Amino acid sequence: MVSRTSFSICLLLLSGLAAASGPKGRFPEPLEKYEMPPMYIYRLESSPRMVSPYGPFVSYQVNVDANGMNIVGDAANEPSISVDPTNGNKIAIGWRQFNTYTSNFRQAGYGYSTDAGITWHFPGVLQNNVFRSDPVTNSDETGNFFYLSLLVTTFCGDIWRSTNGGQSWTERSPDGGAYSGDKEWFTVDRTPASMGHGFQYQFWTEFYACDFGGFSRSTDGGATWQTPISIPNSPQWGTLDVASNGNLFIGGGDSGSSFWCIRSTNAQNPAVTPTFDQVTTVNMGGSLWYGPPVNPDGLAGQIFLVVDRSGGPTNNNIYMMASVRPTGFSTGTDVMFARSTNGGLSFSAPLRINDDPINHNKYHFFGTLAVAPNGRIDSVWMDTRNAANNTDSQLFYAYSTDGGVSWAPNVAVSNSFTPLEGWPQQNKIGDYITIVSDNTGGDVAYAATYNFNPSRGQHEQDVYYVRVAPGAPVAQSAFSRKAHGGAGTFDVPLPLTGNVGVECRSGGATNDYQMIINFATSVTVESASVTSGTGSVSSFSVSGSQVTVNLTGVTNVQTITVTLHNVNDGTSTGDVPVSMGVLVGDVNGNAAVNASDVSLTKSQVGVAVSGSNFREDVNANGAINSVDVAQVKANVGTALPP
Ligand SMILES: [Ca+2]
Ligand SMILES: [Ca+2]
Ligand SMILES: [Ca+2]
Ligand SMILES: [Ca+2]
Repeated sequence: MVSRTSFSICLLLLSGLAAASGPKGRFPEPLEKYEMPPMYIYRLESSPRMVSPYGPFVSYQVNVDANGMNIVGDAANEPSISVDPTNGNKIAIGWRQFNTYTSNFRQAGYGYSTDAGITWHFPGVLQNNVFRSDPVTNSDETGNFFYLSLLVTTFCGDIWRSTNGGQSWTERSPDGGAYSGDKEWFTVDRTPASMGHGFQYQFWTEFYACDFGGFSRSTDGGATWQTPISIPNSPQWGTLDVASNGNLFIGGGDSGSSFWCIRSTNAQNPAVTPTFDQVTTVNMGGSLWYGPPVNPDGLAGQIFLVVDRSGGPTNNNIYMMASVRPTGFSTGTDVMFARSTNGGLSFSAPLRINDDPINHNKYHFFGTLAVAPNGRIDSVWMDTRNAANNTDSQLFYAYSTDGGVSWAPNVAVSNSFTPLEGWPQQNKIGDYITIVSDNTGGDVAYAATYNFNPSRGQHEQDVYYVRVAPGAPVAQSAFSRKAHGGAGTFDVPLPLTGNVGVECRSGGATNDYQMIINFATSVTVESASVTSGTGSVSSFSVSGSQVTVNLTGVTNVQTITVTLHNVNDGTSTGDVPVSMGVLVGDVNGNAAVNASDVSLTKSQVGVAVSGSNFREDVNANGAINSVDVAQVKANVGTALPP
């Protein structure tokens, strides 16, 4: 056993260990290494904190000084976020804090927010002047936060607890008392009905560990930990989660193309030493990658495993995600996802979550995911699709409401930044980012380089918070509907994208129209109003997935936009606008009334009104006659404004 009290002996042993151990084919050294000592910092300047909006998504800087200002010249990465499940205003983030980019000496930084991530406070580090790394935070179901931190000098970790939303932290054990090892991760059983409720489970890279073994359990909230044991296949660079029945699932790999989901059904039983009863190989469509061009001394991403505890139809589904270099290629990475609906016995084929055209010059990295209590899956990652240099990155977001079978279109949620500046004498922007989801969205912690340090002539690494959420429900179709006397009801399509649909029929004495808007599923609508153009909503109603809006006072020769406010389909909420061109007499719908419309109407005089000629019944009375021809003639020369 490596002594945890003798510092120098430990270092000697570790250097020998690092050279000698690690099975063939595995990454040959630990990701974390003890390197430079603390550096005397003689001056710290500040600048305004960065707030970086991108459309409706606003990124707020987390690593700020006591005055809420950016610290110029520091570096921060590898953020791990926790959110109080009982009060989403309370958020904490732990990260690797480098007090100056001129040294890779790093400490366990932490920050907290009490206003849902808008304002951040950075009281300091867990232990001053102690080299710590690989921060991992988590929350129990009542909002106690835990922080697992690795002492890189010994590869021993310890758990800290905060009962005030991350404002202060107390060490649960002696320094290094949680065993641990390089690239460790932990989780908490949050299900009150589980036998293992409150237990903490931890695994790490077995070859670069504090002690022997790669797994340990704490049954007392992180104060004491069982003697480590080995996990089949010695998985590394992954995460773990607990199902609602207390079963533990570990997602890890061999640092290359092998990925596993490993189950323990008895880790929740405090009377036994845990065993692992199921090892499933999972195809993630490629290989993990240490040292991609976007993160030269780090990973393209670790492996994430999460379990659905929604209690609904997707309950106990297991989801795995990895950012991999596709099999057979030497460049580029994709964010890949696989799901199990049978307790980890088997997994789906890998699904590519980034939806841009396949391009092996592009990097989609640091992919991570979380499951909301209602079963929605949120995923975020760094994405170079929009960068000519293939390295400048934006945070992207996608979600799934059907257990990962299908995913919403990808949405960029941040401005572009370079991951290649601001390095703290270690050529990386960390190895991971993290997200926690609730029923309406996700809270994300990520590192980015929006601030510019003029004295270095580079952007600097800082930690950011951003809230992501599904956008408004998407309307499937819309129509302008009129009853044509006894001939029936006919609809003019109102396309939701591209050229506006043209309503050519007149609105009667009070210029009335009716819009029909269809959604994929049942919705509720808070209100409806005319948000551009002339006219007003006289009434609206919702029936299942269909919304009917009655308009009055709609003037001719305009484009009018009706907005449905706070449309909610049970997953997402937002405003949905629908536009209609109003041009009476434009029976051929080309946005101008001229001789063609007159002759077209004349050609249908006396013909019964049907689905193919209802536009020529301009006054919608159920007959096409000289009155309609006269109405078209009266409008010749009008056109929709561009
Ligand atoms: Ca800074
Ligand atoms: Ca790390
Ligand atoms: Ca026309
Ligand atoms: Ca008519």
